[in-house]
Amino acid sequence: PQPIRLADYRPPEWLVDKVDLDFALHPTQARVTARLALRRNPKGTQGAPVILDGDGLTLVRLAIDGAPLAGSSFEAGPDRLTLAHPPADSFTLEIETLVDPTANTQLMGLYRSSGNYCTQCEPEGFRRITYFPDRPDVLAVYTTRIEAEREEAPILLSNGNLVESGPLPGTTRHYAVWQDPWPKPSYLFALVGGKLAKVADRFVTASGREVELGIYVEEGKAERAGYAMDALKRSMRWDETAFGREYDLDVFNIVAVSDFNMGAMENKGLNVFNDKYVLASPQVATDADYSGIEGVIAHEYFHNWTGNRITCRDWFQLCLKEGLTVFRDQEFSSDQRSRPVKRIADVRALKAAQFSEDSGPLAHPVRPQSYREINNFYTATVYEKGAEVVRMLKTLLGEAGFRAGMDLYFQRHDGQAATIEDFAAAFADATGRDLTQFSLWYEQSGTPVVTVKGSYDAEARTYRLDVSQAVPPTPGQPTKAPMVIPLVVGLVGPNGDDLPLTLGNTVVERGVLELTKAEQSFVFTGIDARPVPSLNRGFSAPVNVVSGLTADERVFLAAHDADPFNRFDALQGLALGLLKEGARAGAPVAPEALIGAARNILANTALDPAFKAQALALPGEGEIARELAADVDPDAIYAARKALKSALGNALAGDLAQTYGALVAAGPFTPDAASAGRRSLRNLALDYLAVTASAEGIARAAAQFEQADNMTDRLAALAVLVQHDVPERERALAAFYERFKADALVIDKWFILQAQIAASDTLERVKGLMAHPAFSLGNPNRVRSLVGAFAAGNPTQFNRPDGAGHAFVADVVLTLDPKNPQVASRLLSSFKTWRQLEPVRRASAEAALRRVADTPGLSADVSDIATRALG
Ligand code: DPP
Ligand code: ZN
Repeated sequence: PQPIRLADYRPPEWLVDKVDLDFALHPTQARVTARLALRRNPKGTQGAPVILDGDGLTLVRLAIDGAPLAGSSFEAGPDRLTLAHPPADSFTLEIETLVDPTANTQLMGLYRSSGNYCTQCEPEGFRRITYFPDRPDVLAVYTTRIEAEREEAPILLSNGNLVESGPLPGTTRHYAVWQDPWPKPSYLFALVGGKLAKVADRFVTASGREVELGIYVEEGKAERAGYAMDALKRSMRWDETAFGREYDLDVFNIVAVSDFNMGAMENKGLNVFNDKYVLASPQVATDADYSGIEGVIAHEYFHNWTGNRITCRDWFQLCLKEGLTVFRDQEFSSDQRSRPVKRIADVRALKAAQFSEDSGPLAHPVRPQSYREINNFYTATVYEKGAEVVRMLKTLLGEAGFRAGMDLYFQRHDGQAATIEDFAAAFADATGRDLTQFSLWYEQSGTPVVTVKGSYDAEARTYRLDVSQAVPPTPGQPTKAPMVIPLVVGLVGPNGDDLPLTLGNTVVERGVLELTKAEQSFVFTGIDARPVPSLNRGFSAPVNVVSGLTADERVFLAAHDADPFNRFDALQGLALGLLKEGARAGAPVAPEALIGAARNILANTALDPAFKAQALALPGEGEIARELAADVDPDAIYAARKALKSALGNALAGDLAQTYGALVAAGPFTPDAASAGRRSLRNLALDYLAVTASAEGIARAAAQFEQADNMTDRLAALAVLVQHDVPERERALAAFYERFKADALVIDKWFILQAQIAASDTLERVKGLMAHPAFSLGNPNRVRSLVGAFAAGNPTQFNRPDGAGHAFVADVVLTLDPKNPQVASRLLSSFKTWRQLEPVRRASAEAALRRVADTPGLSADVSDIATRALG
């Protein structure tokens, strides 16, 4: 298909003011009657026909203002409905379609999950339900009537408020009518019907509106929805205080389903969730699951204002709602937990997912200029880099300026489908600041490299930073312009305290240096001793900093930097230097400086255990590969990392054993951040202490595995055991399966751990597990846990030099594509870093990608990724 270009945007020719939907649910023949109040757009083209989108639809009947339409006056195919000569400039079009929810394996449109009916419409699923101008700038008010067998679907839900419900006399069926007063685009439509258990609560908004809250889960799982409900109420309160945003309906419902392509969906008043982000209990959920639930519940709730009340004009503007909403959920979690620890975790994730995307063939701007398949742009760049851009805006404008800009944005664009230009204009107008150059963050792809050189002049008592920036070439963008980069810095004096930051006579506010040119110099005055520069504090900009800091300077920052992020980063930088050396030369590493710095962090009683755990966790194999950039040998990286981990584990064995013993939980499991932090440090110690597979280390992990009273500790112990070729590995895996086999979300963890074993028989193991009764190619969570974890989380085995790992993933992509193109293309994106591999592995990755690309009949999703990855 031809690419769709942002530059070709035209307003819709026809608008829809009102939508009346009537669903008669049926497993294979659901009947959908849609009445659309169509009106010619005064801003459209004179005499334009009505062209409605469809996708695989079967038309039953068409009527205009109540009168059936003859076949000659329209053209209807599965993918399009055209009225070449509409009867008037406004009329009601009635469309009856039949859809088969059971056959819908794409999980887009109306489908069934565990027998329940549900929908997913973003971005283009509504057209699989009825013909419609399925684009986000057509906003309408929806009324939805649903009827179904009472036995099959006692619960009937849709967007907005419930206005009517009851039995259908003389039948076994019943019905419900939902009305959503807020105009919305079709992608926010949702419907749910089924047998579901409800957890109910209520919330009173700041201005006194009473909201009924409901979380619906599969029967028997209601007791696992408590944490999600708690997170929802905290989110609703937080949005009021942090952004002044109140909820706007009488009802807010969440439904958890077990078959879902994404994490969750922000449909107005009826969020639909992957159950992974709702269900939790200490026995089955880890601390990571709890924080994931908190973050995703918040994210979808926050979309009510950033996404729903203000939506996107077109899909090029996806970051307008996603980047902003990720920023909002990150801020929420920072306020609920530890801000520095949250920042460290977010930056680790950003580097792993986004920096790697940005440095490979799939790199694209935060706001892309064109796409072939929009589903492929729900990426780390749009989401996570999009959030970083909003964070930089806040850093540049300050707290008050940022809030003034947000307020103006809400005030101006409530009820509209907006653009990035609208967003930027709100901040520019609220603060008087020109954001033209800043907006390059939305247009230019690639991770900027900021190179910094410091020099001290004792006589003049000045410290000078010479800073240059460059954005590497990316697909379609060979040359770049300089960006606005807010680089937060500190100058750390010999005693560890920050020195004053004065440029000439001006105090540098909040330490923010604004880079705007390819090269700039900053001369700080009144500096009485040679400082160590602390650069990009809090990771203020999503850039790679080349600092030239010596190992001694990094050790100093690790011990003294007032910025916790940079204390973490100093240790990581030390480790990364050693790991790169080790991977390149295979040479023995000399980790004494790192060991000393790590020992000091571990012993520092003033530091939060969660922070220590982050600081002591070595950079991942993916980050090391990205740093090496070319001729990557994943086995060499693995070996170097293992060697360094062993060196640390051995040298710190006493301190780690002491930490492990001291952090025994005092009481029963609670998911709060402080308790989770203690568990994370204790489990890090467990891992280091077993790194050489010593009998003692393995026995400790095996004992914890058996005695743990919660999933976090049990899974952490299992993760340690599976890394080592010891008898305890298979024993523990078997015991875990027996214990949790009834629980699909827990078995996903069992799949993930096995898929990630760095051993030459893992591919055979994964192939074997695909035949396991607990596995299903039809369920996205299962596919991601087994095959996705292998492709994205096991660099040595996915990239086997014999090419068998690449070939296997390509095979799964091709088998899955006809069933679920979205999940298949996501899996294929695991090849996004293939070009950095050494020649043998690069050739096998290329061959696998070519084989996929050359397969006839591919979905647009998979063909787009294969083509761009090879391009
Ligand atoms: N449901 C996805 C999200 O919330 C897409 N909107 O990010
Ligand atoms: Zn979102």
